[in-house]
Amino acid sequence: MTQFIQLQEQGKQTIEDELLAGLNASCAYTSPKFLYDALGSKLFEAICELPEYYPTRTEAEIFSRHARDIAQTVGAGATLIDLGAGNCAKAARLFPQLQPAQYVAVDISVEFLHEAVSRLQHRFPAIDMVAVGMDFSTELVLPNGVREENRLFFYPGSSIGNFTPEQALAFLRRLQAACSQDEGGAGGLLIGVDLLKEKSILDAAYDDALGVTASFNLNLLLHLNRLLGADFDVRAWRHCGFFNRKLSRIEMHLEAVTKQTVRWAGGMRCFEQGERIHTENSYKYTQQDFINLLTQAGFNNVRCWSDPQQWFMVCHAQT
Ligand code: AVJ
Repeated sequence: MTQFIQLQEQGKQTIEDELLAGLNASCAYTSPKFLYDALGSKLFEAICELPEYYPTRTEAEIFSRHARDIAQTVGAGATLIDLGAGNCAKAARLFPQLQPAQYVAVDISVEFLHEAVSRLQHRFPAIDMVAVGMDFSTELVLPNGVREENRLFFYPGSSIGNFTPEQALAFLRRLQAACSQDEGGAGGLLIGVDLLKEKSILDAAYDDALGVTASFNLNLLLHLNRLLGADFDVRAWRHCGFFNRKLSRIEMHLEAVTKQTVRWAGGMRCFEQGERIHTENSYKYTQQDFINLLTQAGFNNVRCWSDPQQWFMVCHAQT
């Protein structure tokens, strides 16, 4: 039987407070989590199909090419904790080789997980499954139903890139602590990381010819209109997505095409022509820098798998 658990959800008021703090800042910004409303999630799935967006496909290649080696390194009978599980497809592909004892799908809302986990439970009746709705980026307290033995955190897709390196280190430390509660200390982490590469390839991946990434970014404004009762005019903004070499990160911004005033319930802001809202960062690491981060976080016995071009890597690390 599958367990479905919803932990504290972010309330409407704290969402509004968080958004207004960012929009009223001198350099306006929003958290990348607001890119994922229903349409945003679909646009992200479309991004993953683009020829320019290599991460998803490259990571899948690494997992399929090294499936046996990865499974041998990880070992059978894990408590597989999938962070940002979504449709659970990436984890499901590992089940036959990995043979987890328990599968724990975590995402921001248990609602998103219901269908996918139910279907998966049907396909793999022998695996105990738990679906948890929680914001794991702020806190990582897993509910009682989650086994403590042999915890393996699964964090694919290079979502770690949304954190600054300092935040990433703090997050990895929390993962490390959450999987070493077990006496045996057999816990681990299986993570996907996007690697530093030529700027032209990175620029194209985040500013594609079809404009799907532009739509994904601009859709944030429609989401803000609903969340805040705001009146952002999508046509008055343009997408900027580029690699900032100095900070080793992709930056996404929305840039005001003309000077304008945007109103929302209880407030407003004037944006000058060319003024930007910073909507996402996606940090790129060298293999060595990321291994150092894992080590600093308290992990050891790091093993990495990469593609022939070394564009992406999958790492396993033990507690
Ligand atoms: C989901 C955070 C891994 O940074 O590549 C894709 C999000 N943004 N295109 C990434 C994203 C623009 C993606 N992550």
